[in-house]
Amino acid sequence: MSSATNEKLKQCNMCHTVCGKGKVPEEVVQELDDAFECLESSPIMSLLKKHLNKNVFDELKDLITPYGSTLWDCIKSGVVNLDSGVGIYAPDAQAYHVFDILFDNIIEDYHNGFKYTDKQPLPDWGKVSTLQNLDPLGRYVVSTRVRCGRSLEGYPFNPKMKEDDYVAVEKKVTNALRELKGDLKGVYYPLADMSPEVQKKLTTDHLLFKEGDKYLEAADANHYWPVGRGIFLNNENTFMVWVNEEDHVRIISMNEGGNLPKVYSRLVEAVRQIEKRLAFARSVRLGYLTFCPTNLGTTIRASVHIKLPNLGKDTEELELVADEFHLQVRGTGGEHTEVKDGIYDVSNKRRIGLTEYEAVKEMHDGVLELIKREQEFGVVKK
Ligand code: ADP
Ligand code: DAR
Repeated sequence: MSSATNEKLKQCNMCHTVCGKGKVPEEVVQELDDAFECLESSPIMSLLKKHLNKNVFDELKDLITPYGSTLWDCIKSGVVNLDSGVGIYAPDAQAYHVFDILFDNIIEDYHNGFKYTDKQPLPDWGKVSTLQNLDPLGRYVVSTRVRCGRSLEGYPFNPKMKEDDYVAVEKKVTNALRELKGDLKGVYYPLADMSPEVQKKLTTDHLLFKEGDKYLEAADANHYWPVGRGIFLNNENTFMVWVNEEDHVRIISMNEGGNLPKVYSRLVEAVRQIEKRLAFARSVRLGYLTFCPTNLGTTIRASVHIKLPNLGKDTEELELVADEFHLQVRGTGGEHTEVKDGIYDVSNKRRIGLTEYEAVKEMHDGVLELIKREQEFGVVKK
């Protein structure tokens, strides 16, 4: 084990115990050796495959977090699903520290250059008044959504949560949601009590999370399902909180049309009220901690469902704008879905290394540019 890793085994500033020590079970070491061979021989390139070279693998395969998470717990989803884009999750907060030489390279790659020496800025929601309605005439933007994720301090993430943990997190979160004021007031619906018809309607209406994501399944994120899972909905169905899906908490604001200032200010107010009552896990360097490294930092995804009939014919130009403005273009149902009826899900890609306001502003500026290009498409420049 290198001196760097030995160095790391000293006091850990995230969990106040010695990180990394402990015996990785023999059967797990075997799983890991088979997994590395499988990745090596796979033609598909996930960020996991790109960054888990033999040196990194040998450095990490004998390490374990205080919750008992091993490298296999982190990478199993990306090994089982070789079509993963990223392929790795953190089974608990300390995994980001114990397995940092792998996570840091994947974080830098995904979030466009957030280096292991960089530090997440303090939360800054900016001035909502500097944002504009993205489509006041309602010609392109079907709906606008801004969400963030949070993990409760003192609990591991999905793969290491016991049944009691799911129940305890649900109880703490719903107690806090019961105190919400104004247009945030609403009702919590446990998934266990929900009829299949209601569940299908809420999912079809993009309000409730989908079930059966194979990547989350393979990451052991669905233990005890549906215990502790559910959705809080305000009376207008414009504000929702997902409990114990991918993260402990997803706080979501959404409206039809392009009124981003309205959607964003509702989310800011919701976080302000909720964080008074819950202690969220936040690292000095990585910001708010989440199950997936693609959501760290601000955890903000600001998105539109947008019709781009012209640009949709020339996806090259669509991708050019997406790259320039750090946008992610997805199918209508979110990740791993297809575009239906010409409606694209366009959102900011970066979530760490910038403030909450800057993450939303990247989507804001990128979508305004997409609408400009859509209008100019086919117009011969004089
Ligand atoms: P997330 O986007 O929070 O990372 P998913 O990709 O699973 O999570 O998408 C969550 C749900 O939110 C999906 O049903 C997706 O269609 C929906 N969604 C995302 N953006 C919008 C939007 N602007 N308008 C309506 N629904 C949206
Ligand atoms: N499906 C995994 C995770 C990608 C990011 N999406 C999240 N976290 N919901 C993949 O590697 O493709």
